[in-house]
Amino acid sequence: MSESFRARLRKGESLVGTIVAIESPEVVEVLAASGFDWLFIDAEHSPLSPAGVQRMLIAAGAVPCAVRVPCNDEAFIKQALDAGAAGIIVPQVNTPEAAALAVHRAKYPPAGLRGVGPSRALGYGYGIADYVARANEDTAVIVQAEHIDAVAAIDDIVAVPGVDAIFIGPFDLSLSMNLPGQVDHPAVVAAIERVREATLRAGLPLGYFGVGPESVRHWMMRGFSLLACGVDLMMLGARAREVAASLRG
Ligand code: 3PY
Ligand code: MG
Repeated sequence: MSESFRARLRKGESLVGTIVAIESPEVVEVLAASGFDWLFIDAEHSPLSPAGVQRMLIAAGAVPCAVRVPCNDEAFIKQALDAGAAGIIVPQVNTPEAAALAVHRAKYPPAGLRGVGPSRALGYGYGIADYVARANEDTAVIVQAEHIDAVAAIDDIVAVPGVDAIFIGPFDLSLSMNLPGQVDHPAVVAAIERVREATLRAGLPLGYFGVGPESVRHWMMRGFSLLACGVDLMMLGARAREVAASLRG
């Protein structure tokens, strides 16, 4: 059996991905064939339905997908994992209590309260025992540090058992610091550095989202290993603008 996404994440493998916001198996197939190591399926800021997410996960084939759930909620976490996500990304985790809840919701007993059903991840009922035996070990729980409150609590958040990685949301972080969109502002960079130090000290991998490769490369060089670069809709928009502008002048 191939190594799980969680195992690859935990050993610090460099995993380059992109954000998928379009509810389309075809878009996922194109992105999965484009050389990315993983895909970040965004059900927080995109109107993805649970059935649509499942079809996107089917289309991804062997490329692992982490689903960003809309919020730290039992039903959303269960649906994403039951659909076959390799992990969940939980937005706005600002306290160790919230991080512990996310872990609890993602794990089967005794570690948590996830329940079983004949879902896709469990072979539609024909792979329950195999899946349940591996799921707690193989499922990644990634929490987002994207608020100045999370920065203040980061030493306690990284100490929560079952948290597999800290994923910085630079845009929300900048917003929480009253510096909207200024992800390169020295105060925002200092906050990211604070999270970076605490996370690396705890032996956990770090994630970062950047719109373009330059900002992502900067943080890759600073030890971030879980990278999401760009968003499908923005890549489409960028190329569409280029083509239209080149012919329209
Ligand atoms: C943010 O920048 O706020 C994000 O959540 C990126 O994923
Ligand atoms: Mg965010």
